[in-house]
Amino acid sequence: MVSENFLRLKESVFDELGIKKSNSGIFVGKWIPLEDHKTIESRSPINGEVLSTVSVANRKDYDQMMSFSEKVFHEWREIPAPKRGEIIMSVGKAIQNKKKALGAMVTLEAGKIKSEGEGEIQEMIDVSYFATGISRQLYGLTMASERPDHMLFEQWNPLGTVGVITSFNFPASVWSWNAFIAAVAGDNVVWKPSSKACLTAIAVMHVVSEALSDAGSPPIFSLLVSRGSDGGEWISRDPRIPLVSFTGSTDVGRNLYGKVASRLGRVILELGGNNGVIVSEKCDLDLAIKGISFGSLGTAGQRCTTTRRAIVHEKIYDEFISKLKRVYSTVKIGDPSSDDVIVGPLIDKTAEKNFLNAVEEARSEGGVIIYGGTRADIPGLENGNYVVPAIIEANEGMGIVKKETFAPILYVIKYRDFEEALRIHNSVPQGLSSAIFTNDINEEGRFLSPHGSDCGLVNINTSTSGAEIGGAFGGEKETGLGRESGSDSWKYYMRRQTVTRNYGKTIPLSQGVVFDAGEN
Ligand code: UN1
Repeated sequence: MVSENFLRLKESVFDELGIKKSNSGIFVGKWIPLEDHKTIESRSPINGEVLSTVSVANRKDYDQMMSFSEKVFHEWREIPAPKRGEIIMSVGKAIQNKKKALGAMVTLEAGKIKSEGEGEIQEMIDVSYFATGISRQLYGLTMASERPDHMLFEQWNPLGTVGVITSFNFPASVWSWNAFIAAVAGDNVVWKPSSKACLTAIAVMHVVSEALSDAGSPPIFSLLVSRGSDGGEWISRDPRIPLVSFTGSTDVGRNLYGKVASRLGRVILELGGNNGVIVSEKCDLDLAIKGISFGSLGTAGQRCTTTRRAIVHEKIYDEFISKLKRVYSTVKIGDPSSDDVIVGPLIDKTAEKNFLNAVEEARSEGGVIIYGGTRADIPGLENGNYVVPAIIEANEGMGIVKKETFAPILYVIKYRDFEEALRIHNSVPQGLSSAIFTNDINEEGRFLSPHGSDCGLVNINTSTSGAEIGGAFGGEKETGLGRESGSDSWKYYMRRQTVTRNYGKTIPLSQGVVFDAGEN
């Protein structure tokens, strides 16, 4: 049965964001009519209800999108970068005006709790303002030329149309990390969202396309909802797309990388994480418990930065376990739109099955399930995908500990000395986020040293999750390649030119080469 609350929320969100019972999933300067198109359904993980149907692109739509994109790029790249920044700022403001509704859309479709749904939209607003600032800081270096009357410097030019492929768990903000930075860099964007969260993408596209048009901007953002692997396949093989930014599983990312690499295109890959936290005997344990609870339970364990492994000193191990179990037993699991719920549903039945299978695999490898690990039945939401987050006592030798299961499973591993903790920490194939809880500056320093954490993100006395947009986001090893969002990530979206400028009357050659050809 669908609750009154759910229906009310759905109606108000759909109304405010222009979502209908059936929607076009293809935006190329305008929404492509639904007729003659196949459709997919978007389901809410809250109760399994079909939220709406969405038309998917075929190859012809894609080719039209790409010819259109080429024209838009040629227009957009001529607009001065700070002007592009102002346009992106107005897009950010439009998102700010719809923050509550867009956040609720994320809750309905991805199952995030209210504050995380709105937090995701806040992340979009933050990155839009950051991108506006960056639009005046697309700087190049000046080098000293070895030749007289010569200048040597670099400049950055726009790259082209960027393909952004996003996952269900950050159905709005991960697109904006890429799209807003790409836009101020002078690129336009084709967005292929996850089919599991395509309504959110449609809602975002309604808001941003209107804002672009109000600002008198060319329609630099296109949307391509597609079925199965169609969209990813077209984008990864298309030489008209010089950069593909992909967020998703390591397996799919590896496959896509092969295709883009074979045409010598560029990629940014944001793949699996298996994020560990070292909990030293010299830490503030309550702080560690707070950080680990958010890291392991936030977004029901479905962030790429989710804490999946706690590596705990033997002296505080028992106390750690009892405190953590207390937190796990008090958090409310259920409808993510209710204010008191902390753990919402998993995205679908497959995710639920993967969770239960991983728990079984851990058990068969000698892991001890000390909390949860089962399905959770929530009265009135029997068709939702709810689980009781698991805490499993494990050891580094277990195969399952080396894999990312996109669900709330925390493996706890005991350690004796710090070097052992570091070794365990770095013993997995993934390298996204990491953390240490300690008040010992020597341990902190070793975690940051060349033989310390091998991840792209390092956190001291805070959670593996919840990275700020101002930093460059991304990981090492099987987590992938490149960085998104903050710092100098904008360089991935541009092409660098090294310029040598001669303002003299002769041509002196570098390296002292003498070459008198044509002398009279
Ligand atoms: C992801 O899960 O794909 O650090 C990204 C965080 C978020 C981003 C996660 N800002 O948890």
